[in-house]
Amino acid sequence: MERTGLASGFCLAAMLASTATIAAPKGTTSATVERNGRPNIIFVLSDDVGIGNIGCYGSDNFKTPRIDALAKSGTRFTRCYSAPLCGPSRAQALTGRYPFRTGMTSNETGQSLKPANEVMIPTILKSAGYVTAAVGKWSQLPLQPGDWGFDEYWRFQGSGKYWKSQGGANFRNGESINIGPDQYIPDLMHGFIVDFMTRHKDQPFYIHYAMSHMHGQILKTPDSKPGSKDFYADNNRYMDKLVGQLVQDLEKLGLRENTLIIFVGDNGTAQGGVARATVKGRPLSGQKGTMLEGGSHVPMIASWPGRTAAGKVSDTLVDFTDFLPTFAELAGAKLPEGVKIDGHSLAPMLLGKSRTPREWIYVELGGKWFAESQNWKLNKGGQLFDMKDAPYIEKPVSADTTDTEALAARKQLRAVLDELNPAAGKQSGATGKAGNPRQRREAGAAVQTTGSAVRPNRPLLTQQERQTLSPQERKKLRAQRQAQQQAAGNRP
Ligand SMILES: [Ca+2]
Repeated sequence: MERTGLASGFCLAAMLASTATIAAPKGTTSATVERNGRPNIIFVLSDDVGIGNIGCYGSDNFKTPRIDALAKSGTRFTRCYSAPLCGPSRAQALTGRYPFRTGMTSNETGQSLKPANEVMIPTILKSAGYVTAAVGKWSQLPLQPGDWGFDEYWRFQGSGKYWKSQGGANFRNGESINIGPDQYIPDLMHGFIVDFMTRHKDQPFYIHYAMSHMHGQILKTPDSKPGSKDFYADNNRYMDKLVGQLVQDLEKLGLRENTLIIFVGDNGTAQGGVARATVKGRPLSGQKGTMLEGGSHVPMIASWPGRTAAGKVSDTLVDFTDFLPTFAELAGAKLPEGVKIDGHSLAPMLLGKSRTPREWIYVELGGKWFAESQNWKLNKGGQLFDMKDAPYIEKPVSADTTDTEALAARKQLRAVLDELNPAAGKQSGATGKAGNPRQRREAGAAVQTTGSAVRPNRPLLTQQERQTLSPQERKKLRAQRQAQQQAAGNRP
């Protein structure tokens, strides 16, 4: 049986008690809280952004100079795994727990998350004197950010909101806000963040920054040139610009040296962008919504100047449960008692200390799951895959293999899945589809959940791809898709 509640007797909170004024009134400037070497933390959660959207990950078609600079100022992780879909991914990050424990195994089962059963990051950090804000998307998650411990929030309804013409309401701390027809919602979100940081610069803060970019509907940006035919690339550039502005504004406020920025993608690239989200000339295996690498293998950058090693690239395994214990440790906050936290703290590594690395990560969506080690992957059905050429190729291993390394990997990952025992957890029967059919059309996602990235008997190119790609790009993509179809029978 699980119960929740923050531990009492927290020593750092007691130490701070004489100097801290915690939970300042909303919309006001907070009093000074001793920082004691603890960083502000900004968790930048881009939407539907895979490694093929980011320059420093080897993207062939997208340049992201500001995000690349962020990576140079810190550590770039090459093996970070989210859930393959927005809602389960966010729930996993905010609770530090796997979907079968919280019940958020798909976008449709967010109502299973209740403050009585789950503790999210802001509640934990507040116990250590942090002031907290959520910005942007809160879709699929239940209630309002304030119900989960955020002191302030600015949120929109739905996913990928850029302009008022898309419809859906926007709220600031529970109150509906009017948006002008020429106001760009991502810029308004950025403005909220700058205002929040300015008012709280003397107190450690945590910001959950759930960007609109690059979730569909892909529309023009304020920087799109008249007649632009490539809004997707325009949006990729704008996402990069916003990350650069965040860094600049932290510098202007004198907060950069005190701030850890984590940049991640919430799941892999969606179908509308995956054709061009190739890495070093190769398409990834799968995309958003699939149980393949392209579904959950996402970019992750951690930068805290002077603390995280600059220019470092790490292949240590990370999954989305790891952020909660990492942030708690950096904040000096105690984890909730009586709740199984699945994450492993990255804090020692971020501070240049030794850490026992994860031996496996776990991914779950809509009643499917797998565990993956550095070189191998075992799925729910007991199929083992050689992942030495991932994220491009996932090579099935024969059931009667005699390869000793493969046999040892199967044994290890079998033990992991037996121990987790997700089948005995909160399984709703939901399939893990992304929203309703209209939302999926808007997203240009046509999200698939059952295995292969390309289903036989479907046109090789989408209408959007036929309209926006050059003849050469279309030819190349057709060839890639044909190859993927041929390999589809071997996919997990
Ligand atoms: Ca997403």
